[in-house]
Amino acid sequence: MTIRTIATTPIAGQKPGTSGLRKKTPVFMGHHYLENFVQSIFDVVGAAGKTFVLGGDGRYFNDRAAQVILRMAAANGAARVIVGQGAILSTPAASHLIRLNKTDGGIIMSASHNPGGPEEDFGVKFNMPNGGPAPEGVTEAMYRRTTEITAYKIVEAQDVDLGRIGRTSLAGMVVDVVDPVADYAALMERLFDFDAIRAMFAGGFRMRMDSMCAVTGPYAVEILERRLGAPAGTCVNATPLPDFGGMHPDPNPTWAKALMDEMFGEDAPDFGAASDGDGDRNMVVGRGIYVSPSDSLAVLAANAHLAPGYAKGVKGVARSMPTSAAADRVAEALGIGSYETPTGWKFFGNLLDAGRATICGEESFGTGSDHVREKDGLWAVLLWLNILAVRKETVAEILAQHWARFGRNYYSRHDFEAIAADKAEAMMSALRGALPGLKGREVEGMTIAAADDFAYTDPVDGSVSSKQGLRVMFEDGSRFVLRLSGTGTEGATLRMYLERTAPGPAGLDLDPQEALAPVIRAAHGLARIADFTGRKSPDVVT
Ligand code: VG1
Ligand code: CO
Repeated sequence: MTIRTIATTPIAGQKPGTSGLRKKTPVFMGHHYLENFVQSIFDVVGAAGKTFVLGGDGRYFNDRAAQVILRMAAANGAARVIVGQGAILSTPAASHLIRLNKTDGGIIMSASHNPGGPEEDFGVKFNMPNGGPAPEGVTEAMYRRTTEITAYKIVEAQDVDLGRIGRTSLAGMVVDVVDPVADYAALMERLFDFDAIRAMFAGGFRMRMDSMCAVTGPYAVEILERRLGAPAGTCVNATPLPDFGGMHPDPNPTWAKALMDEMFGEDAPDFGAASDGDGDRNMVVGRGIYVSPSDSLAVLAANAHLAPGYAKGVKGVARSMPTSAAADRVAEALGIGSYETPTGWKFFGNLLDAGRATICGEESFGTGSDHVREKDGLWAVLLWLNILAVRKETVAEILAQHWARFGRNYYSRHDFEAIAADKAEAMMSALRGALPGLKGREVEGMTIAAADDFAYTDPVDGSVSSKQGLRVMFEDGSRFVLRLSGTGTEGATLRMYLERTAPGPAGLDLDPQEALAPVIRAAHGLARIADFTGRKSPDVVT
C-alpha cells in the first residue's frame, strides 16, 4: 500500500466556530478542502499509534468524507479507527464510544441542525479523549495549522466496506465497524428505569418522536419501540436521509411544525419530542404545552434524582449564559453549584470532568449530563419519560408545579437570519460601545442595572473567553442578550435572547411573547436593529 504525500496550499476560512468547521457542502467537497482540515487536525493532536472514533449524521457527502478520513488516518499512522456502520454515529453516541473505548478522540462529520444536501451544509469537528468537543485552545491551533499547511498524507486504497460490522484493515490500520446504536442503547438502559417507562407505554401512554429524517431515527426506534415497547409508529421520520428529506433538522416550533400541530391538535398524544441532524438537540412538547429548553433544563435538574442513574443527586447545574436563570433557581433550592458558561458545549467539558456539574443545558434545545461529553437529545427525552413514569402527572402539571415552586423565567429567543455580515457587526459594535453608559438608564419602565460583554474564566483551567455576548440587565431581573451565531454558513445570524422573571404566585401563565414585550421593545430600541439591518421582526422565534 502506498502512502502518498500530496502538496497543498492553505485555504482561507477554515476556522472552527461554536461547534466545529461548517461550510456549504460544495465548499467542503472542493479541491483539498476536507483534506487540509483533517491533516491540520492530525498535525495538532498527533495520529501515530492512536485510536480514533469516526462517524457522522449521514448527511450528503458523509460516506465519501469517511473514506477520505480513514485513508488519511492510516497514512498518518493511526493504529485503529472505530467507525459506525455506514459511517453513521449520532454525536452523543460518538462521544460515548470515545469514552467507552478509552480512545484518543474522534472525528464527527456533521453540520448538526443545519440543513444537508448537495447545496446545503457539511461539517467536521474533533472531540477529545474525554468525548467532548475540542476546547478553544485546540481549535485555534487547528485553524493556525490550516493557514500554514503545505502537504497532507493519504494512502492509495480501495474503499473500506463500512456496510458490514466487523474488523478489517486499511494499510495496516485496524478498522472496527461497529453497530452505531448498541453501546449507546446499553448506556441508556443503565441510566433510566426502563421497566417503569415500559409499564407506562403498556398502560396506554402515547408519544410521538420526530427524528426529522436525521440520525436519531435508528436510536429512537431501537430504544423507544423495541426496548420500551412503544407502539410501532411512535417514531416518525425515523430513516436518516442524505438531505433529511428536505427538512431543516432543527427541533424548534418553526422547523418541527408538524409535531407542534400534532401536540396542539384534537387527539394529541401525551408527549412529543424532536431531535436535530446529529441527535444532540431535543425539543420536548406536552399535550397542548410547549416546554422551553431553559425550563426543560430546570425541570430535569429538579427531578433527575427520580431516574436510577441520578438517584444519588445532582452535583451541580451548568447553563450557557444566554440560557434562562430557571436552572439557577433549582440549584439554589437544592444547595448545589450553578455555573454560567459561554455558548457551546465545549465549555461544559471541564466542569463535567471535574465533577462540579452533573447536568448541563443550553437554551438552543441542548441538554445533557456527565454520561457523555456532548448534549444528548434522546437522553433528555428518556429522562423526561422516566420522570413522567414516576410522577404519573402530565407535562402541563409538572411545569405548573415547577413554576409555583421556583417562579417562572419567561424566555424567548428571536433569530434574525442571513443579515449582511458588515451590518450585523456594525450594530454589535455600536451597542458594545454604548454599554458602559447604560447603567441607571430607564427604558420601557425598567431601570438598567448592568450592561457588559460577557467574558468567562474557566474555574478549572483558568482559561479566559471574552466577547461572548452583549448583556443588558434590568433591576427587576429582566435582561436581553445579543450575540452573533457561530454555526451559520451564510451571512450573519443575530440571536436576541429575552428573559423576564416572575416570582409568582401571580402572573405565572402569561403568553411569553406578551410577558416579554417590554424587554423586546427595549432590545430593539437600544440596539437599533432596524436602523442597522433593516429588520423589524425575527425569522425564527423559539
Ligand atoms: C448554536 C447554539 C448553541 C449550540 C450550537 C451547536 O450556536 O446557539 O447553543 O451549542 O449551535 O449546536 P450559535 O453559535 O449558532 O448560536 V449543534 O446541535 O448545531 O452542534
Ligand atoms: Co446538533
